[in-house]
Amino acid sequence: MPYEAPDFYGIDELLTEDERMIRDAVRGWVEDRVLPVISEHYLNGTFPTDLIPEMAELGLLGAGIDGYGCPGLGAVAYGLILQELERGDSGIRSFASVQGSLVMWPIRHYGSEEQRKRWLPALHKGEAIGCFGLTEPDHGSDPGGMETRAVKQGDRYVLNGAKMWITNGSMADVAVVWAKLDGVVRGFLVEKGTPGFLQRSMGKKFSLRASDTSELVLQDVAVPLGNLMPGVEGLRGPLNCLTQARAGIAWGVCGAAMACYDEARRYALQRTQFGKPIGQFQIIQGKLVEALAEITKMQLLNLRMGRIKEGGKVTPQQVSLAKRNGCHFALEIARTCRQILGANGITAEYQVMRHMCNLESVITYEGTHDIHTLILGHAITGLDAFR
Ligand code: TGC
Ligand code: FAD
Repeated sequence: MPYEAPDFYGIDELLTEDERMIRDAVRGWVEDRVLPVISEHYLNGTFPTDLIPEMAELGLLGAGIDGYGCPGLGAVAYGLILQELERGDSGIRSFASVQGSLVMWPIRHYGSEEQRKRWLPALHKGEAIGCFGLTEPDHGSDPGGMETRAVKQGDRYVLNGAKMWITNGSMADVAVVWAKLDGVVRGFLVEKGTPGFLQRSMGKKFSLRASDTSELVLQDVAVPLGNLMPGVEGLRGPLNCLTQARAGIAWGVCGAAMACYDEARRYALQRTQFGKPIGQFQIIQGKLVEALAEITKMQLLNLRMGRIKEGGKVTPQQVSLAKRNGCHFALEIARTCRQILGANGITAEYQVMRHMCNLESVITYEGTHDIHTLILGHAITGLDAFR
């Protein structure tokens, strides 16, 4: 049976023809190329690197970036791409999010002309891979406390420090590394192979197994002065990138929830207990209805957020609300749908448990659920409860 994407409120009608076309193309690619291989990659803890050229060919890397050979799609079209990618696996969406929103976006907006010309076309074509190094072993929710330092020495900046939990970290040809220069947060481009720069994959994960999560160690790493991104100073630099990526996550987790719902609904129709399809029991119907209701709300929220973003007016707090809400309910839906599948739900024959485990990371990265609660609490009361 082909995938039946839930669209209870006819949201398709609110999309442009181009948006639907892009969404359907990615949906088909995920069906044909991601779903047949992703379970095996997940079990093996590997990222399907052979899919990178195909993602590039489809124009999915940095699809929202304008200029430098990139398509400059609107926020809704870009969001729909991420929704479909995460229907496949959060690791595939993470790869695209980091490349597009956390590497290409800062290079496009804060980079020098030379940096843009050097990296953006290559990153878009998948010829180069990027990562974003903000989190440190001792500074996750509080990136302002970062200890990584850059010091100017003649015609070089010398960086020292460590970054942890970095998506695409060991695969990356270029790392956007945030470090303090004279006490102020600045962004540097550090290339693979630079002496003193170690990119080490982190193992033993139960979540996001089909994704490269790595640590970056910087020991007297000397980069040319031209590797500093000149366009921004302070913590708002990385936080602005996070606003881009968090918006994409809100769309992505909706895709994961849609995948779980679709799988659980069809399972409930074919699985018989007590002489009836389990979908005929009220409790199972209740679970499916809750899932559909939350998916529908997510879809409407994302669409509205996307349209406001396209008008250039979205606030970081509006994005926080969508990221927080989406992750929370996607995880709830994945857990509920896994239960609907009974014992089968814990196997790699089905998607639900893989999505459920992935979503534990997604609700944690790019600001935990509670950090987004505090961001919103601050917005509505004016009172900072972080400290
Ligand atoms: P605070 O004093 O509030 O702000 C410092 C400066 O930043 C500005 N700002 C923002 N700018 C843009 N977007 C936002 N969302 C912003 N939030 C704050 C603020 O106006 C100020 O600017 P200026 O010019 O006045 O200096 O900073 P704080 O130290 O109190 O921290 C605030 C807090 C806790 C909200 C923030 O640090 C935070 O969001 N923490 C969570 C950390 C996080 O999300 N890390 C993500 C790491 S990357 C990642 O997880 C990638 S996973 C990718 C994948 O695989 O998909
Ligand atoms: P902590 O900050 O130590 O938080 C621990 C707990 O304390 C959380 O529940 C948190 O909500 C709570 N807490 C913290 N402060 C407060 C407070 N003030 N009030 C109430 N509760 C609080 N980072 C990158 O830079 N780049 C990446 O590409 C990247 N990819 C990632 C991929 C994966 C798979 C994962 C799991 C993480 C990734 N991260 C990345 C890191 C991620 O952003 C951090 O894990 C996240 O920001 C939380 O930081 P922490 O893990 O250090 O938790």
